[in-house]
Amino acid sequence: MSRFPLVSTTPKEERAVLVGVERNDDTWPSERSLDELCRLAETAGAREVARITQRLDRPHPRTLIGSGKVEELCRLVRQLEADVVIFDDDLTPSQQSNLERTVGEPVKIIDRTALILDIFGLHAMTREGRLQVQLAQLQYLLPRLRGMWSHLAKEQTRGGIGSRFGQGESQLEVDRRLIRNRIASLRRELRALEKRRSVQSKRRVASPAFRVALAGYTNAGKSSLLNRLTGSSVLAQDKLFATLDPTTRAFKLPGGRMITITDTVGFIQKLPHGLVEAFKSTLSEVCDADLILSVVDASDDDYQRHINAVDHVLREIDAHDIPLVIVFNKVDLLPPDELALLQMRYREACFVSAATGFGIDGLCEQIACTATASDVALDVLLPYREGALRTMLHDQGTVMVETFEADGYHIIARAPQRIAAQLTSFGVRSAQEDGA
Ligand SMILES: Nc1nc2c(ncn2[C@@H]2O[C@H](COP(=O)(O)OP(=O)(O)OP(=O)(O)O)[C@@H](O)[C@H]2O)c(=O)[nH]1
Ligand SMILES: [Mg+2]
Repeated sequence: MSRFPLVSTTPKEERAVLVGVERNDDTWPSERSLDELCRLAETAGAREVARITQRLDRPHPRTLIGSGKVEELCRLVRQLEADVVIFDDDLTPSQQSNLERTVGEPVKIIDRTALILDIFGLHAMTREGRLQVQLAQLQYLLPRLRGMWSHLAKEQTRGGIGSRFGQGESQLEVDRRLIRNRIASLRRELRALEKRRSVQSKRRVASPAFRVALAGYTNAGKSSLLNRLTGSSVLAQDKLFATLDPTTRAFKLPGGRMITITDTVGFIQKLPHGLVEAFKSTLSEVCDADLILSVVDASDDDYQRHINAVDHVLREIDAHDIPLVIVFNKVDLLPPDELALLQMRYREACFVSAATGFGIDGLCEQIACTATASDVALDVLLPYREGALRTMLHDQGTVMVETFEADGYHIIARAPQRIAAQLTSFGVRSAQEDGA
C-alpha cells in the first residue's frame, strides 16, 4: 500500500436542508418552488438531504418560520449532519443572524437570493459579468455585515456554496465604509464599461442588421436554440444559469437576409432585484432588440409561470414594448396530444425542438416575416464607388431588380427603414412616396 494515500481534491458536496413557506395568497405551491431551489442548490454544488415547509399567514419577524419549526429544523440539521440551510424566501439580515445563532455553528443559513448570487459568481466569465455579480453580492452583504462576520471568518478556508462572497478580500478587516467605497468604485467601473458598450452598440446601429434577442427562463434552451440556428457551439448545459454573458451571432434568414441573434442570461422567479439592477447593461442587449424570442420549456409543468416571470423581468427592464414571439422549445419531450393542445392555446407561438430540429424552418420564416414587415420599397441609383452600401442592401434587404447603368447600380428593393435612412444622401427615392 502506498505510504501516501490519495486525497480527493474535489470540494465536498454540501448537505442542504431546504425550507419553504406556503402562504394563503401564494399562486406558486411551495413544493414546486422548492424543487427549483433544489436544482439551484445542485448547480451550486449542494445536495438536498431534507426539506421542511410551513404554512404561514404572516412571516415570523425574528426567524421567518415559527419557533416550533425552528426546533424541528435544528433537530433535522443535527440528525442529518447538514452543512447548510437554504430558505426559499428572502431572509432579513436579523432573521438570518437569529437563525444562525439558534441553529448553531458551523451550519450556514442562506436564502434563495444568496444562492443565486453564488451561482452567478461561479458562472461569470467576462470582466463586466464579474463586476456586476460582485456589485450585487456586496449590496447583499452590506446590511448583513455583522451577522456574517463569524461566518466569513470561517469560510476563508472552506469551499462550497454560500462561501464566495467577497473572496479575495481580507474580510475580517473590511468594514462597512470600505464596502461602500468598493460599491462606489464598482459602479464607476461598470459605468465606464457601459459607456464603451453603448459606443459599440451605436456602431452596431450604423450596421443596421435586424437584431433578435433570445430571452427566457433559465434552462429553457436559449443557448441550444442559438446553436441550432447558427451552427455555433455556445455552452448549453442542464444547469441553471449556464449562460451569464451575452453572445451575438450573425445568421442568414431564408431569402438571404443577414440578421443577428443574441443569447442572454436566463430569468427566474424571485430574481433578486439587485441582480436585475446590476445586470442592466447586459440586459440592454434585450432592450436593443428588434424582436424578442421568448423561449419557453414546453416540457416543464410550470411553463405558464415561467412565461409570467419572463414578462415581469421584461417590464422591469422596459423591454415590454418590443415585438415578441413565444417559442415553445423541447416539444420532442411532449406527447402529441399535449403538443396539439398547446398549439391550440397559443396560436401565435412557434413550436420547436432545438434538440431534433423540429419546427426550426417555421421559426426562421416567422423571424423573416417580422424582419421584413416594416420594410420600405426603394428605387435607387448607387454610384459604383458605393460597393459597400450595395452589399449592405443585398445583405439586409430584398433586391428585386438590379441593373448596371452608366452612372451606377440601379436597384429596386425592399429594405428596413434604417437602411433607407442611410441612403437618403445618395438621392434615394422611396418608391412608397411615389405610391408604389
Ligand atoms: N429534449 C430536449 N432538450 C433540450 C432542448 N433544448 C435544450 N435542451 C436541453 O436543455 C438544457 C438547457 O439548455 P440550454 O440551451 O443550456 O438552456 P438555456 O436557456 O441557455 O439555459 P441558461 O443559460 O442556463 O439560462 C440542456 O441540457 C439542453 O441539452 C430540446 O429541444 N429538447
Ligand atoms: Mg444558456
